[in-house]
Amino acid sequence: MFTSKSKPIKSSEITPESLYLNRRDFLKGIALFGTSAILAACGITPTPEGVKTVVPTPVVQGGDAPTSYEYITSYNNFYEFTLDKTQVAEKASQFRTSPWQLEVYGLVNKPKTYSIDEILSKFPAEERIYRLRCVETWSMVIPWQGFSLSKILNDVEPQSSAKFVRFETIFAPDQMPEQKSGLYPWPYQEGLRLDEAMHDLTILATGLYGKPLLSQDGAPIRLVVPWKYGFKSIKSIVKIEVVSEQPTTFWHTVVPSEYGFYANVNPNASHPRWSQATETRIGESTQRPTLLFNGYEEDVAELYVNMDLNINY
Ligand SMILES: Nc1nc2c(c(=O)[nH]1)N[C@H]1C(S)=C(S)[C@@H](COP(=O)(O)O)O[C@H]1N2
Ligand SMILES: [Mo]
Repeated sequence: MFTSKSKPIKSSEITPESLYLNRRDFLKGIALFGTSAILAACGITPTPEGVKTVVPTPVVQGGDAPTSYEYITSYNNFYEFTLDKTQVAEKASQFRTSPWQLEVYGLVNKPKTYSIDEILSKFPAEERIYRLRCVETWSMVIPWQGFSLSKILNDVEPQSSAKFVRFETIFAPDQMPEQKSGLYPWPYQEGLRLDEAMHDLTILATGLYGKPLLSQDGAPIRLVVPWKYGFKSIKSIVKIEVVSEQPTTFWHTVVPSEYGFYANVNPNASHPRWSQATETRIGESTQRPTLLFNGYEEDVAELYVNMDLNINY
């Protein structure tokens, strides 16, 4: 059960993220950022301050070029602020990310509460260029700065009874207008099985494109699980709890039949209302085939042997 004080949700009141992205909004986003797409193609990306800087174009495994900084910071899913992807940046611009504490606790020997400064100095960030695939069938390639979640978990020493990890976003309805609505089970929660959480690809990100994370992307610290749908990659985390039972997750609570715990990118398993075989890379016009495990099959398939990913979707 989620711990929100909000009223129970009537299914008639729910607007799942999947219903939201329609063609008009998508084209609106493209039209809005057409100029920056052209700039990005030359490697020139406007910074939030409007200063033009030349951003090197690193190459990701698989040969994908990173999505422009402008798109990554202007086309977001962050329901606490707004359901309109093109408005998150604006609505999140005043969000206070300092001071910030991250509590890591539960079935561990050494529970700890870290400040962001402690995290930055204790767990040096490295660059990880990952694909991010949204269930709504868009994707981006993002040069994150972050560190393996396993480092912070090892620091608190999980006990032998630990089986899952639960993550929680800040609850701050004074700053996050949608949290005032009882339609969703706030605060946003996510979960991973312990072996997924300990996998080296799973990171806590604190920056992207060499800059500190902006609020729209989950400042000051967010999860990134590159082989799963974007909804697993929970933003603005204040709590990480090591637990023995599979935790409840935000989207599974809202629409259980559409958003499973595993959130594996399986192009052969359709979403109940559409195919997931292809995706549109933000900034591009043609579709690409979606790869099993978002292209990270070699790294992570071993976590799911003997599991039917059509059942554990
Ligand atoms: N707290 C919180 N985390 C969240 C979300 C959200 O609404 N709230 N949206 C998720 C979804 S559905 C996606 S696709 C990614 C989007 O990350 P981005 O906006 O940085 O690209 O964030 C995920 N993390
Ligand atoms: Mo998403």
